[in-house]
Amino acid sequence: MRMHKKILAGLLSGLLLIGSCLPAAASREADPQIETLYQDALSAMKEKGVPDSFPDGPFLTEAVLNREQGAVITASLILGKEAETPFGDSAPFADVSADRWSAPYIAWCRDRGILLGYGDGCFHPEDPLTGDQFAKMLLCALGTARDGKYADSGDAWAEAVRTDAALQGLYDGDTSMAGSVPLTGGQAALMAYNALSLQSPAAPEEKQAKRKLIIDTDTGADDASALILAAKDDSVDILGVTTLVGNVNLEQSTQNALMALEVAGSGAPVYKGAEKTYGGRGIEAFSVFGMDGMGDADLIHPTGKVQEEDAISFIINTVRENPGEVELVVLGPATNIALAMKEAPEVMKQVKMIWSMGTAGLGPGNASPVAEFNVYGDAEAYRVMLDFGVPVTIVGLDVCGGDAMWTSEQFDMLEGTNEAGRFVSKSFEKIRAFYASNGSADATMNCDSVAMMCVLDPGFVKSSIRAHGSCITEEGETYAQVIFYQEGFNYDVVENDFLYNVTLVSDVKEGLYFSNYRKTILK
Ligand SMILES: [Ca+2]
Repeated sequence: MRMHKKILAGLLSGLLLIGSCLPAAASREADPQIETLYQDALSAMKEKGVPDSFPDGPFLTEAVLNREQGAVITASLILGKEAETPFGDSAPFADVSADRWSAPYIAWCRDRGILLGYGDGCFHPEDPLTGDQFAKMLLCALGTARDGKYADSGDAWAEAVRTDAALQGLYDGDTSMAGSVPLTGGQAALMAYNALSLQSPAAPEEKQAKRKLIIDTDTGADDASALILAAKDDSVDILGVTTLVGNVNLEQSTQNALMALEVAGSGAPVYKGAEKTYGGRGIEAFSVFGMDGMGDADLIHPTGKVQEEDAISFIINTVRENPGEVELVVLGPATNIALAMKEAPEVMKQVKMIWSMGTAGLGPGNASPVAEFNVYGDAEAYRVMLDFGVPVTIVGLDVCGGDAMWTSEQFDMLEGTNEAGRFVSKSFEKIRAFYASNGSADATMNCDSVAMMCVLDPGFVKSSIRAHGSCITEEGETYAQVIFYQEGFNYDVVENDFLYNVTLVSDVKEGLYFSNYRKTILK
């Protein structure tokens, strides 16, 4: 394990002598967004095997933690669910007896240099756990501490811990965790969650085969940011990217896709697709992301070239060559997918599953009061896709708003990450101005990346419902509305004899959206 590599030798006595002068936990204004973040992190911790209660009560987001609880969280985070206690049997410190409930965990941490205690041989298990102390435990446990640099009896160790923890994203979501303030359970869970995402992926022999994706996109800035997210994720193989008109015209959409992949360091091939709807009408290109769909920031200068094969043939041939394995991620109108289904239905039945950013979900639309832009772009195609028989998971507009929207501060953070982060941030400048002009100055939707995160991380989906999705294609006020008949719900009039063809994502872990996005593109 990586954490064994960097045992902190020579940590001087008195290192942790800051517990006695701790300020009381500051009472905080309840912030619903941060509370969601804490709850999601806490759930993730419990799934990982961290205990959901301590002898003095449950592990709650609002309670101030103490040092022994910090040691228990750290040890169980690393050991996971399979840990079998006891994993140490002696009294680790003068004030931690062998039969104390936390002794095995504390001993485990001590044996690995994760904590050394105080100069008097004590650990002070019931002192409040500070942000600095917990960050140090996590950095040492994960093996990402800088060698020897925390071995300081003054204050320098804490500064070094804060610098490393900030660089490694441990304070993501709540910067007040940095410092000598006592941590609440929510903060500790969040910091531990952030730390957990630093761990190396599984060793090669443990790795599962990569999932095979084809990403279909009408590439505007939100598509581009989703492409970058997927390209930076090692668990998937992007077999190809297929483009179509939608957010921008076909040529621009294709150039934007090429550029986004280049920025992400991906060599995935790009194939040009539909310029007209499934029925043959022209699709009107429309963008709130600027004329080029990418903020008009002169970002688009790809050196790569589009493939000669067209998108529809590529999709069909790739599915034929990988029966039952290909997942289609549809980030624009469903035209390319429906055309492939029409041309080669038997082959397309071999698609493993379809992911769609589309529909208004269970909320209002954006193209019309009931219809969402991608479906509105080609409702006939969307209908073909839904009715085809391959399972479709839909991420609708309703899960992309609220706390899933990105703030100015978050765009600034992206700006400061790397080339990909700056690219994404700049490409969103026009749409941010558009949101500001509509009264939403500090919150911007990025639906395609919400959808992509659902594809890449099943744990990001908080809840979903099974449904029959029915797309209205008749002209009129409800054109392109998608109606969801929920499985298991007894309608008063309508009979429940549907083919339940859709999994509709009904909630995501908004609180983790931005921080996970940022971490993935930092890879
Ligand atoms: Ca799109």
